[in-house]
Amino acid sequence: MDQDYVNVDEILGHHRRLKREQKSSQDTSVNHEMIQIVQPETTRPELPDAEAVKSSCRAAAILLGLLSFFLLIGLIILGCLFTQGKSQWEMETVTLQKLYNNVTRGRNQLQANYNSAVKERDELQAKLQDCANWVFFKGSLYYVSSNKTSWQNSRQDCLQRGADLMIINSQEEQNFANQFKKYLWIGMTDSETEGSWKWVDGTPVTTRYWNSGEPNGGINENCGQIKNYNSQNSWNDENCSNLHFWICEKRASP
Ligand code: 2F8
Ligand code: CA
Repeated sequence: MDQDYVNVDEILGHHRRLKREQKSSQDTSVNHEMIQIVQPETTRPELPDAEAVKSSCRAAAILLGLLSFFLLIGLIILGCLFTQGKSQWEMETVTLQKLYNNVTRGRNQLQANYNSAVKERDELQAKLQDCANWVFFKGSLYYVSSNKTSWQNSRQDCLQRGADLMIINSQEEQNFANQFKKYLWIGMTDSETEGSWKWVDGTPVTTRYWNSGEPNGGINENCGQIKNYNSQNSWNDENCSNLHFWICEKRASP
């Protein structure tokens, strides 16, 4: 009986082992199938179909076209802006050049005005300075030189000053000339005709203030001068080449 029982147990154990093995075999089979299902995905990728490729290419082409279009638009806008900016710059350059020319003209005009004003000022100063050297007496202006020269040169100097050597027509003028206390050339000569004394205006010498003994030079002394100024009769005939101070006279009002 025990033997029978053991046998039954063995049979049952065997049966169970068989079942386990079958199950194990089935699991292994399932696993293999699963492996077989998974394996094709990794080792052999599925190829994209033609429509998908076409669609992708079309999209890429459209995108590229759009990019090119916007790039072209950008370039055109940049070109327009550059052209506009350039023409504006050129206009501003022309305007600035005109402004510069105007300013330069104005500056040159101002410079010319300034030079003219300076010249006028110097001339007025010279006149003023010259006026300071003239003395008014009885309707005339008189200038007494501060250097010496010949009678002829002294006359030239007076003429350059708008005057001539002094002509003495009166006692007052004679006294006036003496008061300077200098040997002075006056506007009297007998160069043309010996002994025929004339004033520089061509009129004959009628009022005479010759110092005693004068004129005594003959043909060697043909020009008149104030010499003995302490005497009312101070005139002397003198060699015209000798160097002396001189006195000019001009009318105060023309
Ligand atoms: O004043 C008298 C006398 O004096 C000089 O002669 C010495 C003058 N001559 C000269 O100065 C050259 C004379 O003209 C004058 O009369
Ligand atoms: Ca003399």
